[in-house]
Amino acid sequence: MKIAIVCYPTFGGSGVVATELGIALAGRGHEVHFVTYKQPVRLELLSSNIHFHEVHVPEYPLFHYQPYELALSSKLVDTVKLYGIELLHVHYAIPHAYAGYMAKKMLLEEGIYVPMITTLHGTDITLVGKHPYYKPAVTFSINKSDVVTSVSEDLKRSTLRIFNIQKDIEVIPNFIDSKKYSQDYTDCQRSLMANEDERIVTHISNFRKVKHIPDVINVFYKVQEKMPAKLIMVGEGPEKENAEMLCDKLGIADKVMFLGNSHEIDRILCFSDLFLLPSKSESFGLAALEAMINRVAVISSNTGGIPEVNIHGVSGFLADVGDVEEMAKKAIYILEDDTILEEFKQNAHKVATKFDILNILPLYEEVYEKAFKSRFKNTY
Ligand code: GMT
Repeated sequence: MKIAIVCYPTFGGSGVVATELGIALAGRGHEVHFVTYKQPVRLELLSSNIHFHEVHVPEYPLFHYQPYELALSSKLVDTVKLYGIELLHVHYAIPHAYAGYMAKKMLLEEGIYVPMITTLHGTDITLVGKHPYYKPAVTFSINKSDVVTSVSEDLKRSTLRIFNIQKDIEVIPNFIDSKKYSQDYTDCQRSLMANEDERIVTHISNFRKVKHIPDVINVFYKVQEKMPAKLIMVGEGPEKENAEMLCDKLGIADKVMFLGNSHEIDRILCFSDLFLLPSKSESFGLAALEAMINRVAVISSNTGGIPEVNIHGVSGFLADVGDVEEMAKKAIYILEDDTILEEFKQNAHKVATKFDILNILPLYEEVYEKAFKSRFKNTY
């Protein structure tokens, strides 16, 4: 099938999922066309069946806000016509589902019907999408999608609670390619990061408020009081500077490394012992899943879709949002004992393999098939 994928090309989870999905679909023989404003960060190789089409938004001084949706929908129309695209898969409702629907309508005017799948990722619903300024447009574009998928059961429930949705929402969880993580990968170079006797705690995110970064640091503060430890902070975002200041204030700056955005997530996770994800809201927690497949135990909040990924007492522990005491207690419990740590690490890996792409990709192919067939009855 010829599929156009629209996503954010950044380090954010929705862009990562969309990119990995596109790469995997190409591996199965589909022709995949990414349509976005920059080459997606995880898309390192273009090939005969992976294409990238850049959306340009020419600056015009009259516009206080440059019209990205307009440029995207026009680009989609052109791409569909030029490459014979058979299906649009848009990741993150805002503004992609809206632009996708406009492209669909324009194409229909020319007698071309292209079904649209919308995948809801989290903040497009729970944070940004529900704002009264966006809500009517988000509701409309979800209802006008041919198939709607959400990355967790919890996100589906939130969507149905927040919006007036008339469509079925299919839950297709996020995934990882477990083949990429070989059992006997030994070249971790752990010694570059920490001494032999130190535990390594890691956090990866876009450092937005929703990630509760101070909780990461406060949990780590309590951990390092009990044992030698290092904290590795990966990512960039608005809360990073405050985080650096907090480490300084607590006198732990020498134990915390801020690495910025990294293309070497797997390498960092490879030598990590524990991953912290104390988010205020999280529809799935892809970062936790990536940690788990790398045999890293997880301490997280119990919000949103995280309990569907991090299994309490198995791959790690969950605690109420903001309960730093409990998170630290459980982190110390896991890290204090070599045998317990090893058990949690192995369990984390085992739980993560359930989300292997081999199990998840066919679910997407099924909804593509369903949407493709809908072209015979659906012409709105
Ligand atoms: O976590 C973020 O802020 C980035 C955001 C995104 O859209 O890129 O992540 C969301 O989608 C990911 C992929 O489906 C999920 O794993 C994250 O849990 C979700 N983030 C939130 O719900 C806060």
